[in-house]
Amino acid sequence: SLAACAPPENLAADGSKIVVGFSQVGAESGWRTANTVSIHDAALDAGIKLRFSDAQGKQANQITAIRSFIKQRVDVIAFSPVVETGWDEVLTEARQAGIPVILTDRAIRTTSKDLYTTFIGSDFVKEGTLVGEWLVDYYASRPGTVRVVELRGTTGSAPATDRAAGFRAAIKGEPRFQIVASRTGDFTRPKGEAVMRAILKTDRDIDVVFAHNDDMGLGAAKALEAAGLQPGRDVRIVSIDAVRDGMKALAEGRFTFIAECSPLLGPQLMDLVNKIANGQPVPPRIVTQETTFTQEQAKAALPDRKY
Ligand code: GYE
Repeated sequence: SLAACAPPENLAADGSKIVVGFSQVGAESGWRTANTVSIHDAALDAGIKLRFSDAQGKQANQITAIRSFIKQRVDVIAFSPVVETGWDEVLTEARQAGIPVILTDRAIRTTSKDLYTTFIGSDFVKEGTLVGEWLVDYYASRPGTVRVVELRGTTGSAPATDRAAGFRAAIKGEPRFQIVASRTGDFTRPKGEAVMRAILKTDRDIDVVFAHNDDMGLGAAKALEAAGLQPGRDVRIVSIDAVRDGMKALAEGRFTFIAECSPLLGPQLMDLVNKIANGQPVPPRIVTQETTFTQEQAKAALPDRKY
């Protein structure tokens, strides 16, 4: 019957369609693209009206978008904050307008907890820790100093800060691990490549590149190859995300290890939007389920990988 095909009726208390305003970071990585698709698809499936705004990596654009969502009187505002600080003023405006806010993917730092209703996303500290612990294990049977280059994500963003902290905590008791360079590649492939090229001009004695996301790792792989070094043999690249291109590089042996960070937040986000719009209680924090991949595991997982 027709009814069986219709989307579920996620309606606001007054019977109208729920409207969610979403402010996205940008389109800096494969992760972000998959996340945007997931959010669009899930809104469509849930019968929720999505007003989507791309901030092109700029906090000022996100603040403008949130103010416009407030003006439009959307039912719920959701956003993935570019950086952690500087949100108190605009979120206070949302609260004064009575519009609930959901943090998606990235956390913020704020003085008052009641500026948002819930936060759905990964445990970034854990991701960094998993990479560090895996390396410690990997090098247990390989003596000598381990010289690590770190390619950090966007400065001031929750994933960059937390992944750096988790990684450092994991290698803390291992003085043979030395972070010989740590620079931001802003989560993009071209910047990852440019930063790696610059580092290689003065230092070719590198054992490991720890990239905060696959895209920067892929950029670094290009730079290493251009410098005559073979990723996977001369230098081990370890990263976070596990998007298709990263998984391919891992299956091919160019990458050595990836900790997963899932971008498929759309369905859970729309479920939260529906509950919040209807005044139902939701947990204050929802942590995404994730795993890790070695080269063999990537080979096995790749055929079914959705993104
Ligand atoms: O790891 C990176 C993206 O916030 C978890 O942002 C996200 C990160 C992701 O650009 O690829």
